[in-house]
Amino acid sequence: MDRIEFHIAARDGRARTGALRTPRGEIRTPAFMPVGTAATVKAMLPESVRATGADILLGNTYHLMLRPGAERVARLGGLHAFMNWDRPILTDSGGFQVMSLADLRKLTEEGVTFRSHVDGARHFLSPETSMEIQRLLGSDIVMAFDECPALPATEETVAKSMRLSMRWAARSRDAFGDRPGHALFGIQQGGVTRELREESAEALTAIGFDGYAIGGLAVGEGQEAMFGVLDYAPGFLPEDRPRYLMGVGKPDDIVGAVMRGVDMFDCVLPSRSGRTGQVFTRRGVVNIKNARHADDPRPLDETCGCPACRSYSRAYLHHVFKSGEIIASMLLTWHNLHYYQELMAGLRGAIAEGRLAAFAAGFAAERAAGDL
Ligand code: PRF
Ligand code: ZN
Repeated sequence: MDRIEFHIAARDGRARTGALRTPRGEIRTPAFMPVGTAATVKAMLPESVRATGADILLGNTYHLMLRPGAERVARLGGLHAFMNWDRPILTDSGGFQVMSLADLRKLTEEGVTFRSHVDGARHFLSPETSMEIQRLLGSDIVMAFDECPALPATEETVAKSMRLSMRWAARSRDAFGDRPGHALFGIQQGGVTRELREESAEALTAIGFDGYAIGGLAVGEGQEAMFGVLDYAPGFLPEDRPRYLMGVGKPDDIVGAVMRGVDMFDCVLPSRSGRTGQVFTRRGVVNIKNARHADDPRPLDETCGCPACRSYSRAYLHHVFKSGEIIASMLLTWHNLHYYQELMAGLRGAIAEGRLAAFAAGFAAERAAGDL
């Protein structure tokens, strides 16, 4: 099979469940993609990430082009072989990361010139160079090269930026060409303005992509404004293609976005929070640093099947975290990723059985009850 197919098995309201089929395996949707920025999901072995239930990882053009370099990764057999993950990988295209991480950025119609945050070296990214880097990495799902202004921004700034991203989307499509077994996703922009979101979706649909991302959200507008956009933005995108909400989010962001028709997500939150002692549970966020855990023999969550919950007490996790032990990052990251994947499995099951509204109500009620 060398075409990436999206199969919708069931719908519940605007939500859908199904699978993206790739030569490297199936991606069950709604899907959560753990972030493996530097060719590793920090503190996790790839087989452990898989054991949490992940079907796909996210990698970053920006980080990998700077270190260790895309040509080097290609010489070493591609990103899958390099990092020992043989399932699908989606790579972000770099524009968004350049804008948030690089120094001395210069944006033109052609692309972005910037200095590396690692060693200060000068680099250039454009639709064409981003497609080439993502090809060298061996990415299964390639993202179009885009630009995303931080919110709040004036409508004029957002419109200009969106139109540039749409010209870059067309150049990304041309540079990507026809690569059987690999998908190219376009990225909708347009901030919180309905007309701009619609214009962006029309431009992308006219170009034609294998999937469509909703970019430019979760950049400071808040959940209410984000949901406001998600009330209409997914509806402008082709119904039969996967929709990916980039860089989102907290568990309740994901539940709300799935109910509004989103199929894919990525976020550093579960992995980063694992390293800062923030733990996601069905009763909300628990801070393992808190002294109340120091003598607590209970697991983080007695209903969780992850290694941290099966074999360790809150007291132990509190101790190793406070001591700066590496195992704290390992166990808490594992638990958080497991929690996110269980949430996605719960959403998929609920959509398949037509009980998503009840699932979402139960999800909210358990969190409102607070930690045990
Ligand atoms: N564009 C790209 N990557 C992204 C975003 C975007 O708008 C966001 C916004 N939440 C996260 N990651 N290319
Ligand atoms: Zn757990």
